[in-house]
Amino acid sequence: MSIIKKIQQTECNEVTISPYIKQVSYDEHSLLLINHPTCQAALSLQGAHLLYWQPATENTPVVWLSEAAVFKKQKAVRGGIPICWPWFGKNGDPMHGFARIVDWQLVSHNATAEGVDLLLSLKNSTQTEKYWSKAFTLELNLHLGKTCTAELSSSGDFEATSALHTYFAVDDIANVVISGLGKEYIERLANENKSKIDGEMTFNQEVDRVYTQPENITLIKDGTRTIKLTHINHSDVVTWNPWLEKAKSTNDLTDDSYHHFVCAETCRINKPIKSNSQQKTSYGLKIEIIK
Ligand code: TA6
Repeated sequence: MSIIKKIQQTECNEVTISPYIKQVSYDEHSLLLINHPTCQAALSLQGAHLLYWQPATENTPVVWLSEAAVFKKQKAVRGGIPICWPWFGKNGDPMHGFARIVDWQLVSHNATAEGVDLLLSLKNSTQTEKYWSKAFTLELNLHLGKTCTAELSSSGDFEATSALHTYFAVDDIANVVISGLGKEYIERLANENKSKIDGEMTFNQEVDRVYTQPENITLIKDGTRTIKLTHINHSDVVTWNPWLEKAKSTNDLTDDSYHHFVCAETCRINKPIKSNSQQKTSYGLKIEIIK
């Protein structure tokens, strides 16, 4: 049975939140399961982490979840949309910041014919002060329907780098073309996968790259469908696929998983978020299938 089916069939500590949302325990996490005529999705309250999203028009998820994902406290789940904040990568400890490994609160939820809207928040507390001394408020606005939108807003006096680290499900990485990336990039690997066409990325080895002048729209084509990723108020797009060796050495990835996902990440890395206590600073994404 797939991990998504296992999650959907969990009844542990089940609480009905609304006709379209139920809360369950899954291993050490508390999940919200969304079942709406327009889509099915799940989110972990740890990290306000959207785990998967499958619009009703699709036979497979668009936002991908690893079959070997681990649901333990303070461990980032492999897949979905991890919120990397208040730093990207190794610019602090833990890797990709602490927002994705601490518990957020569900502030509000609403449903319309178009889908389900969720507001989650994270404020500084004893659990965050272990990692970062700043006072802050983070809010995530999610819309889950025929489209998926995520907007991360922050307030407080600080500067942060961040990524909405989305894992996209693809039929086969060998057929994937990502476009709209712009020409400028920072290569993060010694063995660069030189793209044949400026602004486009294809995959035949590990790829880990920060595009620093991306367009507002990234298209991810895999030969079976086209995913349109619209970025709002971003500065960079990161593309990542671990390929075979890194997949084999990553315990929450199956060896062949690299064939079936690619990360295209909406980021604020080279233009950090400069937040202040007077107003919120936001950035985000919108995901839709265009054909
Ligand atoms: O965004 C790409 C990246 O920084 C890669 O270098 C790889 O480490 C990936 O993120 C996953 O990081 P994680 O900490 O979630 O295993």
